[in-house]
Amino acid sequence: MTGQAGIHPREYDVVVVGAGFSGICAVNRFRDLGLSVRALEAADAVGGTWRWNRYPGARCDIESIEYSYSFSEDIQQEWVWTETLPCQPEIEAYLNFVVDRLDLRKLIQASTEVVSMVFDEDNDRWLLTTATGETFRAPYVVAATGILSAPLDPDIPGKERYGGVSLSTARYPDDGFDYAGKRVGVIGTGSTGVQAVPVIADAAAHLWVFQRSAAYTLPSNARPFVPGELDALKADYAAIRAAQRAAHVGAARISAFSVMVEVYSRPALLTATPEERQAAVEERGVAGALYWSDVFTDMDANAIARELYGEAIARIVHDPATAAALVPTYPFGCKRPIIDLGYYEAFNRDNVSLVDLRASPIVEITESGIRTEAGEVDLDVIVFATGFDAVTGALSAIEVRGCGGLVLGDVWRDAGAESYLGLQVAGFPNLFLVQGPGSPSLASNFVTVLEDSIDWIATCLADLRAGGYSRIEALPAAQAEWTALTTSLVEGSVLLDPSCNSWWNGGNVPGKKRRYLSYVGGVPEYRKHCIAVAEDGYRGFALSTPG
Ligand code: NA7
Repeated sequence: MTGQAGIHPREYDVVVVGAGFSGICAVNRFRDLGLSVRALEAADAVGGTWRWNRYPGARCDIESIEYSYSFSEDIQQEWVWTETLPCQPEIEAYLNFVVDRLDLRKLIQASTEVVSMVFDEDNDRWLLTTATGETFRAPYVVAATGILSAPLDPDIPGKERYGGVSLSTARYPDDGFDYAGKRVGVIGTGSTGVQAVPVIADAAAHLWVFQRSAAYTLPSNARPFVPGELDALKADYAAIRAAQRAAHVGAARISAFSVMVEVYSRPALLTATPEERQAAVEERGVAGALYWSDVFTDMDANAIARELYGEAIARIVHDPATAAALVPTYPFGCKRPIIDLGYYEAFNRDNVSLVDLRASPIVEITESGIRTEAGEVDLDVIVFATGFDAVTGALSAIEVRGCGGLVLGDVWRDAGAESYLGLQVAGFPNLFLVQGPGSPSLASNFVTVLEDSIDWIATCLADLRAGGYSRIEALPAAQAEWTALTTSLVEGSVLLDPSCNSWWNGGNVPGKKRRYLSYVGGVPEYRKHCIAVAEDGYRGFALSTPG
C-alpha cells in the first residue's frame, strides 16, 4: 500500500504532524511505547522553527542546558553546547544529532505538507491527506505544529511589485544572504528584528529599521562557555533539571523570562525616591529602569518605568531624536520579553537609520523601496521580520474536520482560541495538541512544557489501549472551565492592556479574536493539574469503546 491518492492510506497507530522540537520528542516517545508512528513534516528537514528561522542573529533566549531535552541522560551528556544561549545553527545541529542518535530519521517523512485531516466518526480514525495527495490513517494524531510556525504576511500594498530582494526571516534562504554593499530595510522590531538588526548592520552598506512599535529589550548574557564550564554544568545536570522542572517558567537559570520572576524580589518603584530611581538606571541601564516589584501590577509604576527606560536609552543612543523614537508607548510586560546583543548600540552607527512608523506610517512598497508618509527610501533588500499567527495559525491553515464537520480553524476564528488544558479541543476527538492555547508554553521554556505534554499524551495512549477505549474527547464544559480559569489568571493585568498588540494576545493578527493564549499559573502547577486529570479517570474527557 503506497498511500498515494486513490490507493489505500498508510496505517499507523499515531501520526505526528511536525518534526520540530515537539515532533521529534513525540516520535521517540511513541516508538518506545511500542506504537507504530510516522511524523509528517512540511519542510525538507527536521527542526521546525529552528529549521526555518535561519536569519542572521537568530538565537534562543533560554540557556542551552535548559532549552534541550531532559529525557535522555546520554544525549545531554554527549551533546556539546558552545554558548550559554544557543544560536540557530547550533540548535538545528542539536536536533539533527538527536534524530540520528535515536535512529528516528526513518520515522520522519520530510517535504510532506499535511493539507487536511478528517475524523471518521464511525471508525474513530483520522484520515490525513498531504499536498501531493498521499494519505495516512491513524486512530490518533498529535499536532506538533509549533507555536511560532505560521509566518504573517503583512498586508502592505505594493509588495508584489517590488523589484529588489524580499526576504522573510521565518522562511530565510538556506545559504543565507550576503548584505555587503546593499541598502537594506528591516520591517519589524520584535525579538526577530531586534536580533537581526546589529548583525545586518555589520554587513550592509546602509540599514533602515522600519519600526511600528518600539521594543522593550534587555541586554543578553549570551557568551561562549569558558573551558570546563559546560562539563561542570553537565556533572550537575540532575539538579539543574530538577530546578528547571520546579521553576514557574520551566527555566531556573537566566532567560528572557527572568525579568518576569526577578522583578518581584526588587523594591517597589512607586515608593522609591527620585535618587533611587536614577541610581538604578545609572547602575543597570535599561534593566535598572524596569526591574521593580510593582511594574506588572501597578500601571502608574509601569508608566514611570517607561520614562526611566527612555532615560536609559538616551544614555546609549547618541542622537536624541532616534533615542526618543525608540521608547515604547505601550506598557512594559504585555509582550514577550526580548533580550538583545547590541540593539541600541547599532543606532549609533553611521550606516543605521531608524524610520519611525508611528510618526510616518508605511504608505506602500514601490518598485524600488518603501514609501512612508515622510518620503521614499530606496532599497536593494527588504527583510520582513513581521511575526507569526502564533499558537493556532499552523493548525488553522490545515483543514481539520472533527465531529459533525466542525472545522478547527473556523471554531477558533469564531469562538476564540480555546482548548482543554492546551491538549485537546472539544469536537475533535483523538487529536492531541502539543502546547495548544491554554497551555503554559508561550510564557515559559517551551521544551520543559512539551516534554510534560508528550509524557501526558503517551500515558493517555497507553491507558486508552489498556482500557480497550477507541476514543477520547474533551468535554465542552471542561474546556469552558479551563478557558475561564486561564482568562481569570490574567484579568486586570498588563497582559490584556488594550494598547498592546502582541502574539501573546492575538492582537498582532488582523481579525484574530483577542484572548491571552497562555496559562500563567506556572509550569509545575500545570503539570500537577494535568496529571491529576489523568489520575482521576481523565476528568473532563469522554472515553468510549468501539461501536
Ligand atoms: P513579533 O514579536 O510579533 O514582532 C513582529 C514585528 O513586526 C513587530 O514589531 C510588529 O509591529 C512588526 N510588524 C508586523 N506587521 C507590520 C507591518 N505591516 N508594518 C510594520 N511593522 C509590522 O514577531 P517576532 O518574530 O519578532 O518574534 C516572535 C517570537 O519569536 C518572539 O517573541 C520570540 O518568542 C521568538 P507591531 O508590534 O505589531 O506594531
